Order: sequence, then structure tokens, then C-alpha cells
Amino acid sequence: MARSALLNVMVQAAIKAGKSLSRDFGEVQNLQVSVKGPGDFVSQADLKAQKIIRDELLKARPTYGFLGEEADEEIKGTDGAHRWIVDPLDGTTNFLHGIPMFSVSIALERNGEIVGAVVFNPATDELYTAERGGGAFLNDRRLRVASRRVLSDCVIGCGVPHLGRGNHGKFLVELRHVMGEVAGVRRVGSAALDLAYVAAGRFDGFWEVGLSPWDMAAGILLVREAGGFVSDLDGGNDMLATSSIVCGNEHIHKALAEVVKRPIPTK
Ligand code: 2AM
Ligand code: CA
Repeated sequence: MARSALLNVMVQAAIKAGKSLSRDFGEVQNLQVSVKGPGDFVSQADLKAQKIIRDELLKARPTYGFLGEEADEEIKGTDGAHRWIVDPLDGTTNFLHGIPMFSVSIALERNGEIVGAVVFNPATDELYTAERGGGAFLNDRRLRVASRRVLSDCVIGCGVPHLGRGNHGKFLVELRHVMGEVAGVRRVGSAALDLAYVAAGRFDGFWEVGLSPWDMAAGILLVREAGGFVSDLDGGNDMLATSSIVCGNEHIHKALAEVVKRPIPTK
């Protein structure tokens, strides 16, 4: 698998940040038993990882813009066409609780289109990469979305809104409809990893509402380059703006979107 120079920059940044996160994750596991807990420590780990990524990316391409979860404000960049979209630690709650399901997510956008993607879980050493038109990979293995055609055979990932966020009632209606149609529902807690799992054929589909651009930018390209279909819940293509996402292979994407959007029962 030949990677472009740009993708290599992204991979190096993700691995470097991943090493820092891995070291801190070891410490987080020790801090679980302390009275204060690992909260502040995790915020520092997150900021450290973002600084590593930003420094690496901006060193390689000083004119590109930068949008990151931990950045106070977007760096516009003088280039105008290119923007990095970065989540240094997706799955923060898992990380905080010592659960090894979190990721570094780095996407490159060119003229409003995602053209490069890296999602890296340093706890499992799984590196997902994609370039537009070049396919998606898990480490060196080419990825393909699962081929199941009926929902009743499918394992579907989702995101669950938590305390103080999102519309809990609406989510419960979506879940009620989906759980009655599928073989299993899963909740990973890192949207970037959920999307990588769809690309890898582990999940047959995934939906979530209320995501930020950095949660899904890289994952969207992974799914598409693995042959999957991605849209927002209204069938539109501007997931980063509308903040909802549904995906799967051609058949499951359509079927899942229909079930998720089924109206609230009146009785
Ligand atoms: P995070 O771990 O970087 O916060 C889980 O369903 C997904 O939702 C994760 O990708 C998670 O990203 C994101 N998420 C969790 N809390 C969030 C919040 N308060 N605002 C935006 N996204 C959030
Ligand atoms: Ca995130």
C-alpha cells in the first residue's frame, strides 16, 4: 500500500500523539482509585495530544487551516483550500474510565471535501487510513464494508446522548425502532472508531445525532473508501454542518435511515 506524502504526515502525527496518549492512559488506569479521579489529568492528556498533532501538521504544511476539538478557535490558514480537522482524543469518557476504546482522528479537507483520513487507536495499535480514490486500510489490509443485505442480520453501532446533551426522548424512539429490526446494537463511545468499524465490516451500520465535525470527518472517508454509503439523517451530504450521520453498505444505509427516521408512535 503506497501512501502519499500528505497521508504519511497525518499518520506520523497520529502515531506520535497516540504514544503520548498511551503513556497517559497507563497513568489514568492507576488514577481510577484516587479520590480526585483522573479528570484534570485527562484534560491535560488531550491538550498535549492536540499540541503534538498541530505542531506536526503545521510544520509540514504551514499554510493549511486547522480545526480541532481542543483548539480555542479555528486557525484559518493562508492557503484557503486546505484544512485539517482533528480530534486528538475521541472517546474521552472511555479514556477517563480506563476503557481501551478511544482514538486519534485526523482528516484533511480540500475545497470542502475530505480527501485524507487517519483514525488510530493506540490501545489496540489499529491504524485506519484512507485517501480519496485510493481505498481504506486497517494497517496494511484493504477494507471493505460488510455485505449483509437485511437488517435482521446486522450489528448496528450508535451513539447515546448523555447527561445534559441531545434529545434523550427522540433517541429512545430511534433505538426502540432499530432494536426491533436488527441482530444487535452496540455503543463504542468514539464516533471515529464506530465509523472505522463500519469501514472494516465489523459493524454493518452506524447512526448518531449531535456530533461535531472532528468526530466524523475522518471516519466518513474511511466508510466511503471501503465502499459504504454515508449521509445525514435527512439524506443530505453535509454531515459536518447538520451533525447527524447514518451509514452502511448501499442497502443497509437506506434501510437503517428509514428505521431511524420512523415517526414517534402516537399511542
Ligand atoms: P469525545 O469523546 O471527543 O467527546 C460518542 O457518542 C461520541 O460523541 C464521541 O465521538 C464523543 O467525542 C462525542 N461527544 C461526547 N460528548 C460530547 C460533547 N459534549 N459534545 C460533542 N461531542 C461529544
Ligand atoms: Ca470527539
